[in-house]
Amino acid sequence: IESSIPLALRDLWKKFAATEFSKKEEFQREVVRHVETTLARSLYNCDELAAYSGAALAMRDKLIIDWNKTQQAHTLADQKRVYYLSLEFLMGRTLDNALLNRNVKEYAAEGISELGFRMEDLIDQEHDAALGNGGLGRLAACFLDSLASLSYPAWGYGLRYRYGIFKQEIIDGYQVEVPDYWLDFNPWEFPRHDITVDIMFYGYVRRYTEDDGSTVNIWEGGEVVQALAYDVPIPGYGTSTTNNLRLWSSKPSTGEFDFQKFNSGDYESSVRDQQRAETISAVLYPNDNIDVGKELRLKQQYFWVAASLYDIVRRFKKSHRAWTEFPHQVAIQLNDTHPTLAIVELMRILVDKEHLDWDTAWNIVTETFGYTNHTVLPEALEKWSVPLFQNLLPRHLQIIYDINLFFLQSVERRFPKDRELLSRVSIIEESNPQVIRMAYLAIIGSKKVNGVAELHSDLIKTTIFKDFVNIFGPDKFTNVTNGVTPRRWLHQANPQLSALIKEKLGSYDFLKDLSLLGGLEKFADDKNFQKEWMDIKFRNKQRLAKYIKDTTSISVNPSALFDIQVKRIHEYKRQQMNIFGVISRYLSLKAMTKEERAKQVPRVSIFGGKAAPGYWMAKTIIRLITAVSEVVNNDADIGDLLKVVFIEDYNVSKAEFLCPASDLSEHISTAGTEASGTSNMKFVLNGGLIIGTCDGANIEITREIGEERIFLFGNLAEDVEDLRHAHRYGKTPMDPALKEVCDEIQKGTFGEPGVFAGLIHALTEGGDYYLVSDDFASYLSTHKLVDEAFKDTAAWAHNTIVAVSRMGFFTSDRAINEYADEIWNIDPVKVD
Ligand code: GL7
Repeated sequence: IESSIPLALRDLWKKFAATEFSKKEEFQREVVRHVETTLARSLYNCDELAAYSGAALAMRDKLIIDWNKTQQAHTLADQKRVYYLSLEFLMGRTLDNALLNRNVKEYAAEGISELGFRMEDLIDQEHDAALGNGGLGRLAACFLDSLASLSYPAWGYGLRYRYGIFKQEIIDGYQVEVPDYWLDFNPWEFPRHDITVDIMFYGYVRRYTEDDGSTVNIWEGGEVVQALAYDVPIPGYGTSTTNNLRLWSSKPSTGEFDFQKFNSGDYESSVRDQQRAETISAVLYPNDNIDVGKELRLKQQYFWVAASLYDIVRRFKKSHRAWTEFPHQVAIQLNDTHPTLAIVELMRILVDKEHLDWDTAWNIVTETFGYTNHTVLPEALEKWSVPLFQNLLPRHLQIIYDINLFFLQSVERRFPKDRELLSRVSIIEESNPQVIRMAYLAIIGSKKVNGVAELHSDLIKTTIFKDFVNIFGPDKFTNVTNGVTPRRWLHQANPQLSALIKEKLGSYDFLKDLSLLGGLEKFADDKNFQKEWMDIKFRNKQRLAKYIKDTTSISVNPSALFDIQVKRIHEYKRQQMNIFGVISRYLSLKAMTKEERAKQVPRVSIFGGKAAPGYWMAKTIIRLITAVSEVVNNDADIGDLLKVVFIEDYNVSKAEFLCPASDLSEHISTAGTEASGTSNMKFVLNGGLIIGTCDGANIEITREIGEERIFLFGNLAEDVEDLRHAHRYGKTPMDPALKEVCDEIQKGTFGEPGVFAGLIHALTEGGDYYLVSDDFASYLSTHKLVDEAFKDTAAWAHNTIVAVSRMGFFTSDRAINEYADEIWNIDPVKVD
């Protein structure tokens, strides 16, 4: 490419090429320049928000220079790339992360302070980018960090929602949802007005026969919407690799308005068309682990998948390779079934547009895709109604029918006479109306299918996807246990702990190779080290106590045991069991004499998390937590012995200061329901212990850190079916301690009992599907063990140090290397 540009022009360009700041004064100059010119402010009206904006824009310039270098290096290297398709990227804030990943925070903070501000305050001005619901979206964000940090040539593709996950307010103890308009100022994105794709919906399929006798299917769309690319630079840690996250935004394809309508006076309808187009990327669906099957959601999925594939194919075609080379240049990972249509769309491109024969196309497709399953919960498995699909994507439905036909024919050849098998594995479920099982389509169209923790990957092979293991053989199914990025979840969230570890290990290399944490184990009994370690925990708890005081006016004692459960509110995650446990503790404390009370370990039970707006049970759980906190926190008998706090609007930035402040965190899902969990990893990495069930990644955490350092309780996944069965046949009397709790609620101790009737009903007539009663006794007795253990500070310090030293496995770098080696077959590209 270079040689086609005249030398003189190249030299001139190089002379004036943008340069990166690399010391304090240069950074300051850039900040002031942006405040004065980009923002049109001055010394006299530069507030914290303007100063944040100036700092962010200066940092963005630095990232974008590296971003350009990276994209050039990737083009030149011409290697296989991976494309990570995810409807959710829960990024949180960027400034702090970018400063740390680029290792400029120290001098930048100094520079900001000389300019009259505190870096912490500026960082606090930033709005979270909350384009996700929970674990699945945050995992995608951690993966982007690891992909860049490990220098893999990778792109993320997602949707640029105008509204991210709603903000949660607690009003009179109830959750109220407030829209999250986060784009009023977002310095981290670049609109690419030159990168647009027209996306079709509705319409019909025209079929005709060519002169050579072949049939051609042409989809004539009814509605056309334009996808506009926004690029977000993703800086790696300790490398100049800066990858791209491309988010698509929807707009009308004819420009702002339909001018014909506009001129003919039909102004309203032209505005309506515009709004209809913009609606597609307007809002993130706020459901975690639940499928609602709305048409707009299917439109979002196709819009995003079609734009991304167009982009990927365009990039591939620039290399003028044969189509059969496609899987050697491109790996596409499907983050859950949300992007499964990509399989169908690629078939449509190859067969209808590029005129490849079906088998060649299918071989290409099935070598290209990988599918990650993130849940076994039946209510979360996506199924699209056939009539809805037929109307919105008629050609895609035909292709799905063909995929299914050829698949079922091959199954029939191998398992003749097994009609039941055919109906069990058909992509089409014969319900009324018929539905498309997206997970089956994803399995059939992918080269590899993985679960996200060992237990989960085993469960999908033996339960929901059992037939497919029989059909395809076990090698198609694999496990990649989730991980979290230590840059954000240790270094950024807990700078003091990170610095202490660095002091002991001699460098920050552990942030790139987390297994180096192993070097800490030999200090686990060092009294001075234990003290420094626990002092940091205490300061992080003080900071949280101050936040709780400032936001809720509840006073908590930072010496108390901080017990935290923060995650989406879901019956399977069992926040209800936690709050029932709190009530039980409260009742025991009330029944004690003064002397007995004096021997108890003070507790602060902290909850946080959003309920999906339509999930009434989850909202009732929040109401019970807030009701209990009103009673307990104001009971003079109890004082500091028990406090209950609900943290409003749990999000990524709140997770960053909650994780370092826990003594104990709760990961207590019914065994077999939580695919992995990732906050369990974050809490242990920050020197907290966990109480948990034998579920998801808790099991592997136990294997790594040792069972002496985790408070496991409850029934095992293999027993769940029998226990549920026993409930259905009325063979399970309620646990007595739980019965007491229910009675207390029904007495009205926590306000009008009718409000909580649904929660009690679920335990009784509802059949206790999540087995709260079955696990309750062991849950309570395990909490007693926690109290005892907490009294021995030296042993507690020892155990948390050993646990941290053994957490190396849970870095998302390890997970990404496994995907790269075993699923994608990609290599890093060096960017100088
Ligand atoms: C989830 C799982 O529930 C969670 O256990 C897992 O850690 C996460 C990432 O793999 O994926 N699956 C899912 O549908 N959501 C999750 O958070 C929303």
